[in-house]
Amino acid sequence: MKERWLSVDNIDRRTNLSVQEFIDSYEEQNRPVLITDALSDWPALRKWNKEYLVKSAGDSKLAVGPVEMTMKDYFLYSEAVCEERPLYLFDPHFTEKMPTLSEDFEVPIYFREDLFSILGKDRPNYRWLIVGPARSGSSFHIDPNSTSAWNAVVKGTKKWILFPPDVNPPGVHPSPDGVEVAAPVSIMEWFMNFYEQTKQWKRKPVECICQAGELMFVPNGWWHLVINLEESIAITQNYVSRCNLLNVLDFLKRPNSAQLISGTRDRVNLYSKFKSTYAQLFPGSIEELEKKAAAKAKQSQSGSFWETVTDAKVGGFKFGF
Ligand SMILES: O=C(O)CCC(=O)C(=O)O
Repeated sequence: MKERWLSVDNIDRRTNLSVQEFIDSYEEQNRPVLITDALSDWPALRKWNKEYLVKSAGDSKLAVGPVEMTMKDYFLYSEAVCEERPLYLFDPHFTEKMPTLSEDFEVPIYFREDLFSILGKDRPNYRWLIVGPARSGSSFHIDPNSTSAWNAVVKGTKKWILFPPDVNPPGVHPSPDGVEVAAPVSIMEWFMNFYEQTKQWKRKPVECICQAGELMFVPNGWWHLVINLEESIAITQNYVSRCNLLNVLDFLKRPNSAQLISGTRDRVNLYSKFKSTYAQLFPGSIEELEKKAAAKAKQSQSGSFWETVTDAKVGGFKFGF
């Protein structure tokens, strides 16, 4: 990675952030933030290393791109790999395969509202263990099912680039229905051929380097690209809270949502089940959120940058892990 690709750091970086401030300044505004101290109580920060992960996984096979392999074999591969796009370990069932890891982390206080949990066994995949060597990463995508996400770096460092929902990153062309995305073949190719274009743009991407012990909040609908600058271990979790509930319901209601939904066993349409279960558990809540959203839309009709981002009803692009 060239120095000039790494030097911009323009994200809000917050320490001692209260939950209410997180909701008011970031979640409600649909703005990314890097939280420096959300993981301070995680034993994972001092316990997790290669040996520990290999031991915890034993003979279980983990999802690595299109294949499955043991943690031991994955590290043998990742230590030797020289190619530009190393395979990335991205496993949605790690807590079942490596149960001891659950003792080492907990959902940070900001993200305890987890409305998809009411779907029980029908909930889409929602948390992943991510492991990869330098140069591995995630090319531009929007997170599945219109969810928001947090990404906690336990080891290593990650370079992030994010664009708001209404700005397509240069070189990235989603189809009108959001089902397909044409994009550069590799992350490095994007940096070499497209990164400099953003310097001329009025609306610049949000960029940062997230270090071990830090956490990124990725609001729903934001395009993001991530590249590991060194060998990294991270956990990411996608979630629905009251702040993005209406977006998620809109997404699930789309005529082509069965094609767009990601992380379910049979791509069943979850709209009716999710909405009715939620309405039963929290009567009147959806109507209240709709009223609040309508008032907010009215207030922001003049439309500043952040207001437009907040109200974007987006998130239709599939990202299949
Ligand atoms: O590679 C990473 O750590 C980022 C993962 C990511 O973007 C995602 O889970 O949506």
